[in-house]
Amino acid sequence: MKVLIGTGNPAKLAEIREILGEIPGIEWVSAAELNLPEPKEEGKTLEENAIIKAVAYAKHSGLPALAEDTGLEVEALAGAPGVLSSRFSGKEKDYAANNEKLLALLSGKENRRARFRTVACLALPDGRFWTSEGVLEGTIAEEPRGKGGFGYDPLFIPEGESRTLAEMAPAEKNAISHRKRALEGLRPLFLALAKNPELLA
Ligand code: ITT
Repeated sequence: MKVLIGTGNPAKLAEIREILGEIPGIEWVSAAELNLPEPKEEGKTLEENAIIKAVAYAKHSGLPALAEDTGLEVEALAGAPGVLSSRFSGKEKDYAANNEKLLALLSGKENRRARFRTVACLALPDGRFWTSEGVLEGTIAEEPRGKGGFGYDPLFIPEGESRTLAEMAPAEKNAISHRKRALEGLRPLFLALAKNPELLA
């Protein structure tokens, strides 16, 4: 059975593919392969946006669709940028500008605690959906370090680590990440779908 991975972000797509790996009976298909439009993320929460994306991708493709929304929540900034993480600097998906803005806002602040939160959603073409959340606690570094990952990874030091996520190998990030934790919550559903495609009927 084909299952769509609904994201317009190639780095995220690669991580999702690696985290989920091979599930016998499921063939992963990307939104780019099907030329699907990116849904508008108009929700007020990560959960709302994850559901909006998964439901839209499932409807447009006619396939079960997985999507997720991720935000960085910084304690000293009252949880910002949160659901606005991709547009923090005002420019959509400008990682360097977002990181610079974050460092500027945290300058001189003692509390650098933050967490990544991911809400993943699996939706069926008939509109049914399920969600799962994953969190990674950590702190914001004083300056960007590392070339791996994407987004805020060069600034994020997971709890118990000295390296940023961008200094880790992909497999190391994917073993502990917010994304991994959220997706593992949906794995039983993928296994059930693969075994019983009639669940779709
Ligand atoms: P899709 O909605 O198409 O999946 P996106 O890049 O817009 O792609 P999000 O809205 O979920 O995805 O992500 C918001 C931003 O949060 C993203 O642009 C990155 O800057 C950041 N981000 C998400 N996941 C991250 C991760 O694992 N590490 C670092 N930054 C991340």
